[in-house]
Amino acid sequence: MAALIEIKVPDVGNVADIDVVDVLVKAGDTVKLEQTLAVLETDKASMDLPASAAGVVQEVFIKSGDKVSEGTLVVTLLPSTEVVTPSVAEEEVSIAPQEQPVQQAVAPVQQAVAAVEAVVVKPESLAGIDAATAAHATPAVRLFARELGVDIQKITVGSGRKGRILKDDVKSFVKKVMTEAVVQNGSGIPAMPSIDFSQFGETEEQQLSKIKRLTGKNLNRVWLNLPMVTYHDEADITEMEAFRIALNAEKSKDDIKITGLLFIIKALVAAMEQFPQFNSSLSADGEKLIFKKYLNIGIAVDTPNGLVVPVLRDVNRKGINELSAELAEKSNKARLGKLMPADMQGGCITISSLGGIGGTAFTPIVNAPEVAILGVTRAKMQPVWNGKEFLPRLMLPLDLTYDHRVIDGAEGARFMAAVKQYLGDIRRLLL
Ligand code: CAO
Repeated sequence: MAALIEIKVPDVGNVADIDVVDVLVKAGDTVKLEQTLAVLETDKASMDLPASAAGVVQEVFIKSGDKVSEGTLVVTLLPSTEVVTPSVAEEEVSIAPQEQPVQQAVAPVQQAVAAVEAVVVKPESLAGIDAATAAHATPAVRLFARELGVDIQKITVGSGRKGRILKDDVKSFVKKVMTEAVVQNGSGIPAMPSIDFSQFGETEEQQLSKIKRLTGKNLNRVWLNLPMVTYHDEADITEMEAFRIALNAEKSKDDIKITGLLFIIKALVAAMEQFPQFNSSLSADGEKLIFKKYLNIGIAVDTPNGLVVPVLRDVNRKGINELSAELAEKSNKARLGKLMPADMQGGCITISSLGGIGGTAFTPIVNAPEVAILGVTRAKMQPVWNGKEFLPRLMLPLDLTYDHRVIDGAEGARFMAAVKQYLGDIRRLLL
């Protein structure tokens, strides 16, 4: 009978008291050359202890929880003639201590894991390792999976030789689970694929302006956090327009012209006084509604650098002429990029008016933490039935988007009816 081979803990770089995390063989097992016998761990890294010879295990001298150092006897083997070269996949995760320093050989994730004071290995997870499991993932990979809380049994196919599970398979599994969780919770959006458009034709890259980047992030956040509903209606502004034209006719050509937007601002504020929930914000925990006693209106202004929203303050205390001058000043400042942060803070509700450009309807996004936004598109003459005949009336399309957590559908409709009533007969703004 051939002499027994003693396999001992090799030189692992002057480290004593190495923890035995896992012992993977028992007496009677046949082991191949470089098959992992045990998993050891120092405070810096975890490492597989490979068999330096092939054979049948006669006796195992260590168990999980033991502390070992260089020279500690691990197993005795009865040598066999069968020598199997390890696969590339096994080499990827195995560490031959004599050949490479431990710290260089381990993957960064494993190093991070190992840096944690001690690894808690649940007894049941150790007990769950059987010969079949061991054949599909090396101990280092199983340890890595345990550290990430991954049940390795759930990874059905590995990308290593003969379906062996590799660290990359564990990472992909974690990524997949995380992505699914994010999509299910609605707390993020799946990443868009990166596409090389130059494969289809000539392209040119342009950096987004800072405003566009910031606005984009904020819009994304609002889109994901707020359940929004947009309600569409039309206001009859025939009389209002006649009054506006008359007012402008009185002005000299150097005066600032009165646009319909100013009346919309006044009508909106009057409706907010009537429906205070439109002048509120939801607390961050979603438990309380904070009512505001001031009435500041944000106006979305289109600038070469992107959209900005200057705020007109205390609109309820100002007349149309004063507001007209303030709107002209703030939108000019916006277009010149001269607005200060204070000019854009403290808004209660926002108006996004595209009327100067066109459109029949759109769905603006609430400028949270405000709870509603009023969209305006181009007014146009329409035949309107008054019960007896069709009359030509100037109809202004309005789009009210609101945060449905705060505003009910019926409240939204009543609010819009009030805005329409004020615009339909601006004398009511005096009441
Ligand atoms: N229907 C018909 N005509 C309208 C109108 C409407 N709803 N709104 C404006 N107009 C007319 C104005 O009367 C004016 O006509 P004149 O040139 O004959 O006087 C012309 O369109 C241009 O108006 P204006 O845009 O200069 O002025 P405003 O007060 O209506 O709007 C401002 C000011 C700053 C809101 C606007 O210039 C602007 O930037 N709008 C774009 C906002 C935006 O990009 N919103 C999208 C946000 S994405 O959610």
